[in-house]
Amino acid sequence: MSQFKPALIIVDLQEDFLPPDGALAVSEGRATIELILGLLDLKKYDWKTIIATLDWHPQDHTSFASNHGAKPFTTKQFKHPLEDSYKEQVLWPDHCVQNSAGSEFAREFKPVFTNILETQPVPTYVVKKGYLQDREYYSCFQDTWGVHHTECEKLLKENGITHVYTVGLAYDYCVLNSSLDAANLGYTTFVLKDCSRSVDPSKNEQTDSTYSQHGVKIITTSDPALAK
Ligand code: VGL
Ligand code: ZN
Repeated sequence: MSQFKPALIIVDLQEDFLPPDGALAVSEGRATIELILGLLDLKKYDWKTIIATLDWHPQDHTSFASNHGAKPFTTKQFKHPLEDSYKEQVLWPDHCVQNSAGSEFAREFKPVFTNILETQPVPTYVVKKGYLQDREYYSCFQDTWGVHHTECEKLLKENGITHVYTVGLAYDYCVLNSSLDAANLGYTTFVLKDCSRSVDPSKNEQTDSTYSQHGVKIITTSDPALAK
């Protein structure tokens, strides 16, 4: 018997990633919120699990340019947390500092999601990432080195999930890496492109092909297969 048990993963829908005031505002990011709220209509969609992720950094996080006396959006060689290897990664403005206003869920999303989280009409969770000081996280499953794993995979397994649908911010960083990992873990994975925006939309063609090369299907909320 073929099974269809879809999970919705809402990635980093936080004030710091949103215009007009977010520290790392993704242009047009706010346009995703109404569509994402539409996906939370549980009469219309049959999610078996809903996960909302939070980028959740300590103030001294290694991804902040300010902690290296560097300019945001430049790059730096980051050291593997255990081994003596390095890779180049982007330095960001301070963002999503734990418990700061910018780390909060998008203000339009927060009351709706909090109600679902509290009443649990379907298993619903918050997954935090980025809280270990010495390493970057883009995926909601693991750090960029694949060393530390969040509870995300366990939650999908516990709930018997077969299909993963990703939305949120940013299309070219955390939504991308979360989607790639979901596909790698064997989930049939879709990104809802109209529910996401890029830090650098000029590279969207390249970003799209990265999704495709890893087997993630790019769809939109008007895909008829989505609704019950
Ligand atoms: C993100 C850059 C730094 C994201 C998080 O959510 O896409 N991007 N931290
Ligand atoms: Zn971050």
